[in-house]
Amino acid sequence: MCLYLCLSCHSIGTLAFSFHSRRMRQDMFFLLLTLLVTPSENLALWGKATQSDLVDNPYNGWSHASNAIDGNSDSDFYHGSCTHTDSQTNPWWRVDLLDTYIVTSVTITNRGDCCHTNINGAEVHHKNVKFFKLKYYCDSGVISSIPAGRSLTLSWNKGIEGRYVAVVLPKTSTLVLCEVEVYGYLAPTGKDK
Ligand SMILES: [Ca+2]
Repeated sequence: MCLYLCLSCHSIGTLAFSFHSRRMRQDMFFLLLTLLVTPSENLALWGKATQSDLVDNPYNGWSHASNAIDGNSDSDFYHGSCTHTDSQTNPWWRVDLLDTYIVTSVTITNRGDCCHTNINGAEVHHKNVKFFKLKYYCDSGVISSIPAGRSLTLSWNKGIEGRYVAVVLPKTSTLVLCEVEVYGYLAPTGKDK
């Protein structure tokens, strides 16, 4: 009897252990699957945006720098989700990601209702310093053009380290951005580099 009970206990324990292990393996499998299939987080959504200038009335209420990181890619300026500077020399827009990241791609959505060629020639910069000088970057990507209302993604296989991502237009024009998405991962610290 005792032997029977002991064997039963052992069997139950073995079964419980097997179930526990199988459950752990399933959990690990789904965790890995989630990591593999879940798209990277848009880092810009948690950032702080600013721009060189805010267009004058009557449109300035719709044109704030934060409109490019509001998670809304609506490309009709009059729907209130795009940025807009005045026409000026070298207008720029910048997002502070609030930490240093290895940026692997940036997606920019262009204005769709008007003036979509204004963005032609815009440069995308990454830097760890807040203030920058035009042409002092060696890691920029250049936007030749983006069709009206469409998005363009610039990618860097190895990633580029930076806390700030800026879009600079090296000409005299308005700069209008309907959405800027930034993807990447947290840069290694000095301890784990
Ligand atoms: Ca937007």
